[in-house]
Amino acid sequence: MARLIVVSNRVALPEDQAGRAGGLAVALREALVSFGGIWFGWSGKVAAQTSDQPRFSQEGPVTYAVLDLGRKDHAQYYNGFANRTLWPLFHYRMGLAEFTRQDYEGYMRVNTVFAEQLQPLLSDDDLIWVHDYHLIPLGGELRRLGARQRMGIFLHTPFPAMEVLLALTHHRRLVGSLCAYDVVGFQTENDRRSFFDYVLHEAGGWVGENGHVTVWGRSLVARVYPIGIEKGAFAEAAQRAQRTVAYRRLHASLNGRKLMIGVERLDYSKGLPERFEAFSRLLEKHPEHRAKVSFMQVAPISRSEVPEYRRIREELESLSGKINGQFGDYDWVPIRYLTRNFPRSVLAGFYRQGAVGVVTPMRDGMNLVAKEYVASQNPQDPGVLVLSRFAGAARELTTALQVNPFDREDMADAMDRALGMALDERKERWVEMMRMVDENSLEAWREKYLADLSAAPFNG
Ligand code: GDG
Repeated sequence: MARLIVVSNRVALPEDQAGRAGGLAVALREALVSFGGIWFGWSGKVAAQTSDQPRFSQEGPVTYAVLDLGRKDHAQYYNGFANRTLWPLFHYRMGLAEFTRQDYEGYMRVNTVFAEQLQPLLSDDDLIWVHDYHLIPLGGELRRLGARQRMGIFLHTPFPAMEVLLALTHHRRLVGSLCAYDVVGFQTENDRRSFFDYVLHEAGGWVGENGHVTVWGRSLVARVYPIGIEKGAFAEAAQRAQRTVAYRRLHASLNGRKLMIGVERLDYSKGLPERFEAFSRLLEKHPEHRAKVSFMQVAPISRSEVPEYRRIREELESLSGKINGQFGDYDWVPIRYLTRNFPRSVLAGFYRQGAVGVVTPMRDGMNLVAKEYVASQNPQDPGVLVLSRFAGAARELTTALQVNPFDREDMADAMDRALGMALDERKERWVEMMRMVDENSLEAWREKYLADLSAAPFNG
């Protein structure tokens, strides 16, 4: 049987995983355990120099092969081109995208180093599954070194509209390397359409049935694999959480008030300032909610070395302070803003207590928090999801209250409607969302992708 080789920017090592591993890490590890294989990527450590060979560790049938990144590579590849150029561009934030030649070279250099160190570990019938925007050029680099294995990539972020992508000087090289893979996976049909648009109108390629693409002398399939969450895991965790101290403390602190909850990495793509302002608008426009609702935003700090992330943190500190000062009372704090990281088991309990889940990114590949919130609800008394139409998840969770995250008024109205929604309507909407969460689970995503990758022809 073919081995599976997973390549991702960060590798979730078994020793880091105890209890904290995200669902994606768990799903990839399960796939590796069933196929046997290698998980290759960055260790998460920054050293003076990038490792000249991977460090190996073994757990059952899975070999972990990790590299430390040198300071310069980390700055240019990770903090630079990946997170200051591609991330904002792919999330339609052209104004925030920084382009420097050095960062681009660093990005290409690290992809080349990854390819050079991975290639000797490969066997002919291996299946190679690469993850995300950090490693788009990896496939092309491996092919350059003679790799003929079946190779696929899955893009966790959106794939931007052609006109946005063209702002990147090296767009041709980037899309060219995307086309070195045999299977290119997207979160939504919208993303795939943007890719097809580029293939047809910029690259002069051809798009056939079933996602078959012929371009630049290569054939590949481009398909949609909406990522999901582990089946049953959040529902069980949310039920168990009810017996925990954290759940009870939160419950007691609410003192009968309704909870509105938001959870995300602190990232400008997630629409947090706009959400805070919408909440402020809600309190202004609908004074009846004052002292009746608490909004809790969990936003663990991420990518703190990137200046745009430091700025958004300052903005949120100032906004939450302003709103609490303006509307708060001696016995009620409107916004609880927490930059701490909580274990998943605790988060599940928070979601369950949320009468309203607010997930209003300006753009998001999928957004797993929306699905986690839905799965954590009590079927007898489910909460309401307020969801941005620009999250990939909006394509599936069509019975959420969908909003335009650019319009504070629209969001405030949806919050008001959610807080007042009758049980029957809440149940009806939730049942439909839960059906989608179950159908497009993490397991289904993985199986569908790997089936397509296994079916791809060997390039020999
Ligand atoms: C990228 C794409 C796509 C958050 N706070 C805590 C915590 N989290 C967990 C959530 C959720 C995960 O982080 C965030 O996933 P999202 O999907 O919402 O967003 P990104 O991190 O931007 O992920 C996204 C995803 O990849 C998968 O393809 O959906 O569009 O941007 O699972 O629960 N987890 C813990 N403590 C926290 O405080 N333990």
